[in-house]
Amino acid sequence: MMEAQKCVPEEHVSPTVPTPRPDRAPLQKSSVCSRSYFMVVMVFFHVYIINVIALLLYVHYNNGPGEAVATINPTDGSNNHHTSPDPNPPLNPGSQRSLYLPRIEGIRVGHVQKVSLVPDKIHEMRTLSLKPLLFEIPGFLSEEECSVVVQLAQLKGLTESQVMVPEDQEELTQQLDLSPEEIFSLLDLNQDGRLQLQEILTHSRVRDGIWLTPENLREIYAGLKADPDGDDLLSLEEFKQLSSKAFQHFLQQRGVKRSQLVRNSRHTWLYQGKGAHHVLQELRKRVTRLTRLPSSLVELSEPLQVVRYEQGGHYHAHHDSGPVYPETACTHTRLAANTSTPFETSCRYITVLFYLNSVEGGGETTFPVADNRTYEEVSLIQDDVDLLDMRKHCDKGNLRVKPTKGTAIFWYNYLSDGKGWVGEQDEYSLHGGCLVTRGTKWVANNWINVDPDYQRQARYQQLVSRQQSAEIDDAERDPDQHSDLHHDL
Ligand SMILES: [Ca+2]
Ligand SMILES: [Ca+2]
Repeated sequence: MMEAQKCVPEEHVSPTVPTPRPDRAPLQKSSVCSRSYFMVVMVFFHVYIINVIALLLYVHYNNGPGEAVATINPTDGSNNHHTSPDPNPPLNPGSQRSLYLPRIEGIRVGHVQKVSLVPDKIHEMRTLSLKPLLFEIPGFLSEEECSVVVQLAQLKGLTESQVMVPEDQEELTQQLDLSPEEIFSLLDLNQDGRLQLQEILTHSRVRDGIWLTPENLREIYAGLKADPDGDDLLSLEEFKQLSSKAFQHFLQQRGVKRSQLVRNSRHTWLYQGKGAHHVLQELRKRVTRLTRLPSSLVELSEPLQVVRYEQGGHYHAHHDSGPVYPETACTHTRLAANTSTPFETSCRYITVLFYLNSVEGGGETTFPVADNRTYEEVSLIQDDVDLLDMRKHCDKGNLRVKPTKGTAIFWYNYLSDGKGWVGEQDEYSLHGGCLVTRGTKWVANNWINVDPDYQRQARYQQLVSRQQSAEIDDAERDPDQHSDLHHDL
């Protein structure tokens, strides 16, 4: 789940490097546009700018005279948007799709259905919410299995889930060639010509970064005399005065504690394919039965992620996978995609989260807007309550799940497209890991990766199966050369 995602080419809206440059007036390359200036600005703003560019592209491809065309698939009547004729044949050209995604019905909150996951035992699966579609299965793992997973993770070794300073910032800042006026305008969500605290906070946190609170921001303003009239608003003039070096020095001197990061945990990845520990292989089979998805999809998904939160650990609220625009590529099918795009997300259709121990204090999984009547991003951060803050306001969320050893919860990060495949991102799947107040918390995540573009998923699976047969051939000729494809995926 949640609680953790890969630390590198991750998640969310996660474009890697934005190459497209919208048409605009020539830029004033004055001293304020120095590299250090951008470094500073990007500490807060790089994610937001990328989001905006993604949105602009989305609008462009939907409205523009563009290359985008919509075709109707004669076999199922679905709409497929693509930018050029597809040179690759589908998995089963001219026939029905060979894969579809069954979706489990939630019925209503509190509804219990019996599921058969292991021989000689019936599990109960309880619906926790409908938005997102979220279930809880007590006793999904035995105590012994939990211990095995924890031990295997310890054996492999865990690394920090978030490094203190993102490494790609400098590269990114060189790619983004924006004037202060342009940045200001992008940040000014309500276009009132001033930057409110929320406007900066909302977008400074999307990807792993420093978790600033309104108080932190006021402290920074005060330290830099950035807001001389003290109204918590930055005018364009005030914004331009935010000089690079001073800002950087300020942050350096102030220092960043682990508690001020978006995520404060350690994690590792455990391979679950052939040759893996039998508990890990069995776990994946059980996940296949639970989700009722084709095993080929589950088997080509990410390995098991095991996460440890020490006392004081947390993971602020986030989505496991980002929205999908026509330009978006999925990390897992990227190898098989013919196009190159700067926009990439992990396409985690389902999250299955396992609690590997019962936590002494705190550590709940919170879904702040579960079953809300509406979802409004701007109302998540109010002056006194920040629903995204898992250190301070976990108790204000709509739904909290207490970690119980062996229990699994799972939910859909995307809606259905109504035709048996992946639809839009489910914004209600927002969730986080509350502050661990006592003891240690161990969880594991299985993500099921599905490309919303059916053809791309099909091509990917075709490619993998071809490579696997080639490897089997090679291995038969030379047994020492055998390597497992999964390690590279
Ligand atoms: Ca504003
Ligand atoms: Ca001001």
